[in-house]
Amino acid sequence: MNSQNKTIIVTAVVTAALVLVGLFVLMPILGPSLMHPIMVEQMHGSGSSVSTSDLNTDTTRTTNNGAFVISFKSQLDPIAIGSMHSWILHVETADGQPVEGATISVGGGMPEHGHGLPTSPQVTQDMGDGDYLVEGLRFQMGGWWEVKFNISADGVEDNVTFNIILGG
Ligand SMILES: [Cu+2]
Repeated sequence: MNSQNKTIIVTAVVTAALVLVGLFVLMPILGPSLMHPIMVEQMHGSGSSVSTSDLNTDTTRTTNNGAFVISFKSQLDPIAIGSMHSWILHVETADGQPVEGATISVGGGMPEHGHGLPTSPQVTQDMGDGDYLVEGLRFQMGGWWEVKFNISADGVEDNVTFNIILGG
């Protein structure tokens, strides 16, 4: 190997090393602006790229397997952050017959924050004609909430999720 080739190799190695060191030094400065927005969102802990403006916020929805049509009416309207309140849930079959005697459980939380409901809402009364009293709902912060109901009646079980966007 002659000295000219050695010089070329040394120059190449030094250049490569300088580029690597340069990238390493610049990454913390350039990084955030180069990263994909969704990655940044995940870094900030939201973990979800769902835009809340695309959410279905209907208060009447068909259950996931089509067995029931469920609607809710909040007894606090508009829903105020931090206030304990009740809902009336109305349950019908897919063809519009009120469902009495259903067993209903309540769940939910904030998908973007990874936490559940701050309370344990319960159906406390079958009011007849497909209406059920749900007591103990409270939403302690603004944002996107999911409220889920599992309904079983006459051997049929199905689920529904309502999306609620609270301001503040
Ligand atoms: Cu939250």
